[in-house]
Amino acid sequence: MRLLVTGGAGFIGANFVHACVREHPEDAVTVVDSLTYAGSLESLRPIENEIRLIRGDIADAELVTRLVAESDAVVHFAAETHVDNALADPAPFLHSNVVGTYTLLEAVRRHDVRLHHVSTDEVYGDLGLGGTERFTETTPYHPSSPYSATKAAADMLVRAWVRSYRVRATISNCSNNFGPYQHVEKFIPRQITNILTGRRPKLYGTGANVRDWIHVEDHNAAVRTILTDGRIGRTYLIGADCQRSNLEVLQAILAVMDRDPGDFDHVTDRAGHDLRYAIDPSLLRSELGWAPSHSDFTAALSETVQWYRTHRHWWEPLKDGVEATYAGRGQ
Ligand code: NAD
Ligand code: TDX
Repeated sequence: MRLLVTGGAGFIGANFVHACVREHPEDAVTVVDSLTYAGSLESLRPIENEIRLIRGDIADAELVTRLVAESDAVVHFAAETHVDNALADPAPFLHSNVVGTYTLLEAVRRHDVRLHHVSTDEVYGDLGLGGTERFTETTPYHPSSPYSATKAAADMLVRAWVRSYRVRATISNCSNNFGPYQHVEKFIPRQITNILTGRRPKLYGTGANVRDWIHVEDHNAAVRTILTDGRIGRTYLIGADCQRSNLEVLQAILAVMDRDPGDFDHVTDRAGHDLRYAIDPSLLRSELGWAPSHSDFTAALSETVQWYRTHRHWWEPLKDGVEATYAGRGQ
């Protein structure tokens, strides 16, 4: 398959491209990525001779149309992804997430190319703390942040292009990912690298907010399954039944890294902070037979800590700048 992967130099996209090279050597993979602060050539270095990398913006219609015309399928990861950055400046989120997705949709429409659009559970808003309800494919959209509003807008564009123009697209909405190559601005790598650089971990508010964690390789295995076996026009929710409060995750990191359980700071909470996300992945499991393989959260967290210990060259150049930005926001 000639695969075009947008955002393939980012966290999830790079892991997806590594998996393609490892598990599907018959694929011809092209990555298109504008290499924002979140994209890293270093993430693709180990496989740079196995793929084609084009530095470019998915909102560049001429470039995107040409690349789509040469492809059998597109897997669309490219986006601005950090909620705290969206609160500080939403403009790049409108550009990449909304205009970028629109540009891609027009290209796949013109050339009748299969598209898989990667989205997030944050489009559904949040659930109450302590409840048992979970998001399903029919939960109404109710985004809270500028980030999730732009992802919701992109999902709606995909649905409209499927219905109006019969574009061959699927959508997945996944919960919080962790694993190798995740930017140090995100919760789990930030705390691990804080400890590795002699800083104290930083917890927003009380730490009661709950996220539903999934290892990035399990997310990508589901994306691959949907790409090949998913029903056109369908939305699939991806999650691994792993709800944890932020405090629980932080204490698991502290334990894995042999630190005292109280060895962290409470900092200013995020504005509009979503309380709880939880995914019901039944459709994906029953219809497509997908199941996560990294089901021991502590073991997977421990491997992730080990990855950051052994890949300092990958994250160290980013760390001081990220922490300076957080300090400016009181976080
Ligand atoms: P990331 O921020 O690590 O990477 C995003 C990549 O997209 C970067 O390489 C960046 O350079 C590229 N990019 C951004 N704007 C671009 C543009 N206009 N043109 C070309 N490239 C551009 O993000 P991630 O965590 O890997 O997320 C990937 C996708 O998965 C996103 O669509 C995100 O909404 C979705 N998602 C993420 C999570 C998560 O927990 N990280 C969970 C569910 C869904
Ligand atoms: O230092 C921190 N301290 C802290 O308590 C950071 C960076 C975060 N947090 C909290 C905020 C959230 O409740 O941890 C939780 C996770 O934060 P993020 O890593 O920023 O993730 P989140 O906001 O939940 O969004 C992530 O999952 C869904 C991704 O960044 C999104 O791109 C994805 O769509």
